[in-house]
Amino acid sequence: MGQPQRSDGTEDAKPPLRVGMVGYAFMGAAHSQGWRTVGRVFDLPRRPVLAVLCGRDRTAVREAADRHGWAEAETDWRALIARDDIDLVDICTPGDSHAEIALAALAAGKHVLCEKPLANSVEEAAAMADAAEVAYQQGQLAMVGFNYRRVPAAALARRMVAEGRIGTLRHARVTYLQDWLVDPEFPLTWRLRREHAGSGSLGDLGAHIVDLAQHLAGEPLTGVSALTETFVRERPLPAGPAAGTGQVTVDDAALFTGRFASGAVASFEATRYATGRKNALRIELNGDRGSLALDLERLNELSYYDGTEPGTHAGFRRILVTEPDHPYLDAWWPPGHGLGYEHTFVHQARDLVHAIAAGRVPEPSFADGLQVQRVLAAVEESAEKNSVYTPIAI
Ligand code: SOE
Repeated sequence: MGQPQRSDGTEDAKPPLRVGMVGYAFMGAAHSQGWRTVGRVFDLPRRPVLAVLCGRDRTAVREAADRHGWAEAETDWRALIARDDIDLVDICTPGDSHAEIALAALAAGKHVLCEKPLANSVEEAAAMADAAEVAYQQGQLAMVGFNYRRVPAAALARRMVAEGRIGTLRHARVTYLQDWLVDPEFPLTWRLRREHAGSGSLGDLGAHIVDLAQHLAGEPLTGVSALTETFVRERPLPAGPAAGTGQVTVDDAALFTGRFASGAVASFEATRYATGRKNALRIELNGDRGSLALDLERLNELSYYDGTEPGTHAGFRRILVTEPDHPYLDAWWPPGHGLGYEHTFVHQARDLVHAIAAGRVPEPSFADGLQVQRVLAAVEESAEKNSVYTPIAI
């Protein structure tokens, strides 16, 4: 491919990375923000181009494309994948279409970014991980969108664990609390139906905390004991009160304990019924030399307790994660100015573009997504068997 020409006739030395995205709701908007901003903030080896946005409703997808900065709109994802002017397919649809779209995109020679959870079942996720491995031999890369790894404070926590700053891990205490289902009149959207979402709070929120806990710990979970509950079993259909009600077929809350490969133990809670908690992802790691704690509602901060300091003045310290040598921060604002939720999608795009340019498997890979899927399946199996301890194949 020759160098692309700018309108003033000069050459753009960076090869474009032409993105086609499927889906334009909440996650589509967030990913658009990432693709639109990333090349303006970070120095990248390739230039992401918001080429084509895809969705079923012609008018709505055209409007979304205009709003989010996409050049063209398509109504058929198969047509999008068939185009030879698309390098990467970004999947922001509900879980029931992840596998089909990702497998087709990989077969068509595209790089793939897929929203979490990777799929709705272990079988689908395994097929996707296998396909990603085959595609890698042909230079294609595939990544799962566990965006919270890209919160600078989370990336710093990972770095500090790897540096040994908390020593040997003993406990991980992890919760992800939201409250948008408290109202029993909230409609029966796709997230409340198993055939579309795979599971409820478990796949939606639990997938994030399983991934983040394993990522920060640097090791996988090997077994879980779980219980799940559905508090409101029938809800109004989205078409309005006259349409009647339908069954909720997923969990509303998932609680589980787990064991890491090293013998460290963990507790997890995922719910969309924690009144007053909006997006409260909290994780605390206790090691034999120190502890780390992160709260997504204060995402520019990381708490650290250095257990090697004398007891006289030891204590949890608040690290303001806005220094240029903190992860991702060298490209942003001066210290103290702070980042937010949307920046995780910019960082996700940055990391993927670098991985593609280097031909390196990006993290989290589809294999990582499959491993999370195995944990979710073990949680469901354990809950069905009255919390019996359920091992996870690694
Ligand atoms: C809804 O609960 C949701 O949008 C999740 O699906 C996202 O993954 C999470 O980041 C925010 O909450």
